[in-house]
Amino acid sequence: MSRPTTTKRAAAVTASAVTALALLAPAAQAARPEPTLRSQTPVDLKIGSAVWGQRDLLGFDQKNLTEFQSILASEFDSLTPENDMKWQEIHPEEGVYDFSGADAVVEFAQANGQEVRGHTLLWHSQNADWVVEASATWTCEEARDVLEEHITTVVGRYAGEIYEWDVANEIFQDEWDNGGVRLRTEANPFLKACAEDPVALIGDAFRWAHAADPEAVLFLNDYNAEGINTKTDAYYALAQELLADGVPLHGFGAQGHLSLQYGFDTSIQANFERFAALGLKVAVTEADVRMPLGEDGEPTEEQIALQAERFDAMLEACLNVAACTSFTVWGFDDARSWVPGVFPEGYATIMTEDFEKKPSYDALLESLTDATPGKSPRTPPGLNR
Ligand code: 9MR
Repeated sequence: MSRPTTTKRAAAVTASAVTALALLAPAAQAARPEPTLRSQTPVDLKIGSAVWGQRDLLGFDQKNLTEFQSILASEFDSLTPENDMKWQEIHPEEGVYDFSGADAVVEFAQANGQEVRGHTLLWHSQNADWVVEASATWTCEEARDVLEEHITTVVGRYAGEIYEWDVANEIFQDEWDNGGVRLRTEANPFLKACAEDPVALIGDAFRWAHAADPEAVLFLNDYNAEGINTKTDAYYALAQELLADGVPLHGFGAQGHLSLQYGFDTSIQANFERFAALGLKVAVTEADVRMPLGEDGEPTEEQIALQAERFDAMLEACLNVAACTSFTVWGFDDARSWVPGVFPEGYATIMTEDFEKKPSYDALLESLTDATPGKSPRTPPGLNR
């Protein structure tokens, strides 16, 4: 029996079915989720971005906001409020708290299955005006009371909702500062008021944070703190002193603000390993890699390639140290990066202002993918990955 003759109509149907199938194919491919940083990150590591809740979630800057938020949700599983938890924003007047920006970050994170890194409680910069004014006459006791009330209130509000807190930020000066590497007992109003024993105040800041949220992992955090240098030596000594004193210090964060103007200190992994050997967690908390741009405002091919190498080197150090809990970029797109406002430099993040992925993004994705065989926790250092 021969098959029924194909009618014109049937042929037309077949042809259109083929066309439909051909059309379906790319759609079906698109439906298969593309890998993202988040989907490729080993289960025992968080991949994060800073986000400014007031600007980027509550939307005072509307530029590309929907797309920005959708990338933020799909690429990252950890968010750090870039400014919303700083004194200026969260505690703008004595006795007045404004949690709107911080709440927005926490709510966005929870809605998207992300976690939050708290930033920051004790810092010399971005203190509210009232703190700067009042601190002129503070006794140490008064400074302690103000700081304790602040930490108890802010950490307490988000207890159970923040997995890591940068308790103390940038508390050491740099080598090039007046007086060299030492605690910032001049610029930091709290350390200044308690300059006779600043370490006791720092220890208590951690104790107050721990009392307010016993689950949170509590960090020291600084820039120029990637490699082994005078500043990280000072942190290492401080960490030992605090731990010997029973202070609930749990982590050391290297911010990772690099510039291609300077070399890269490859001792970052060794630095992380020495803090990990003290029993601390470590993290890259604010990674970006800026560079001086030419007159056209564009980076060269070499700069673009070198940026990818530097981002990747920081991530690799984190992946190679089992105690490294999170790798956070300080914003993911050039439009929202803090860098152009501060330096005559730019191109610091992993995506352009139109969210085009740079080679830096690809490098991070590749390293994360390589580190996640079968989605199992990453292999301990020393073993083949
Ligand atoms: O990215 C932040 C920028 O929007 C603020 O204006 C600036 C104020 O000092 O702080 C920036 O974030 C800093 C972070 O809180 C601590 N480490 C250095 C970061 C870049 O300056």
